[in-house]
Amino acid sequence: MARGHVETRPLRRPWTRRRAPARRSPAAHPARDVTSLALLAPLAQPRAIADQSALRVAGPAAARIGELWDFLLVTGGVVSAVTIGLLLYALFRRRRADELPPEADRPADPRGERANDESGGRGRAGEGRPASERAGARWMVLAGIAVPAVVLTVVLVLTLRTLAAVVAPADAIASETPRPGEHVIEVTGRQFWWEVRYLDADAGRVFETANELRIPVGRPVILRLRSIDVIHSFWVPGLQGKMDLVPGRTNVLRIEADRPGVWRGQCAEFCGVQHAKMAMVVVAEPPERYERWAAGQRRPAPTPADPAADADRRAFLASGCVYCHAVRGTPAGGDLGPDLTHVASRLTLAAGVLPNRPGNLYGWIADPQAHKPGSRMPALPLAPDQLHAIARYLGTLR
Ligand code: HEC
Ligand SMILES: [Cu+2]
Repeated sequence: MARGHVETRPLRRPWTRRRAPARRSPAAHPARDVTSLALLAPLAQPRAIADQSALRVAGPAAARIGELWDFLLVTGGVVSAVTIGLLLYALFRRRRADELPPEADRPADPRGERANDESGGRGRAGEGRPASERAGARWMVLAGIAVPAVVLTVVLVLTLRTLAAVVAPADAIASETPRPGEHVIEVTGRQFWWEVRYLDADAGRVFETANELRIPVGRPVILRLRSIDVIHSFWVPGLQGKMDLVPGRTNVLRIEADRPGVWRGQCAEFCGVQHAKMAMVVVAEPPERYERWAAGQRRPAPTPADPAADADRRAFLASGCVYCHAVRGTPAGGDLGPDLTHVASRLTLAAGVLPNRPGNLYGWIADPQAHKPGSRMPALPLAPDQLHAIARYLGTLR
């Protein structure tokens, strides 16, 4: 089902989005009803890969944040409604007083009396107001202090409680080598992609991918978040709150999905020219499927027996690609770009920019700067048959 959402659409300006809902049938995207509300449409992401809504949550952390959001929405709504109501009431009252006929108003006008009265008209002006009105004003001032104080205190307490429930446990912070049964993934922010390493107590079982996290459903997963260049921020709204990736330190976040699915995430801290195209996907699968996938990822790339396929492999190894990319099981060991050992098994290319299809792989290799101007991958001058051979080879790396 998740793959059904894999598609790119050209980025459209919010004001040109209006016609979009008419084109897709609601039956095709039953889960999309919330974002198709006209009110939310300008806020909704252009649908690229998967769900990136903070309102449709999956997992305990996102659920707690969702509850806090609901509370803040209702509280904010009530406070706004009461404030607007009082404002309208005040406007209405003022107009009633002004509407008094001038002849009835003039003798009672305090300014008129003060002008003739040497002993001072101020006291009399106050006396002119009914006692009930003065008591009402005092009450309003007190309530105007007390009510916001109470509301803000409650919001603060609930926010701190949510924060406490959402952060990773203190003992998770030290564990670079996971304990048995513990899932720890190291996510390193790079301009402009995510390096993803699945840690293991047994160093031989560690493997690396990019721009995609796979997690087993119903198991907490600890993320060790790091950066090697500038500050990035990890944010998968459907699963967790934001957490920065700061050079020189490791931040820890715990995510968990309570059902299978694909969630889209996005770097949430401006990190340079292609920040907007630094997305990722999180795929949650039943544990046994996850284990099967992980076992596949641990395997190095095979050496093809077929001579033609092996020629493609050698074309790749003879190219400049190997200075930046690693393919385990081959001499290619660069680490300036994503590990390509199983690149064909990913849902997207170049951090969510392109759905991973053979045509897009060709297009990316031929001219990465056309898809992601300013990306750290240059367009290498490749002869057409070289390009084909390399793309064919990468296409076999499932
Ligand atoms: C100077 C280093 C460098 C060279 C040389 C280079 N790449 Fe890259 N490559 C990168 C970087 C950095 C990225 C990540 C780009 C991004 O997403 O912003 C990347 C991304 C990719 C991706 C997408 C991987 C993914 O998981 O999304 C593929 C495929 C790829 N490169 C293939 C190649 C091939 C094939 C060659 C040789 C023709 C090559 N690269 C040469 C640095 C390089
Ligand atoms: Cu960024």
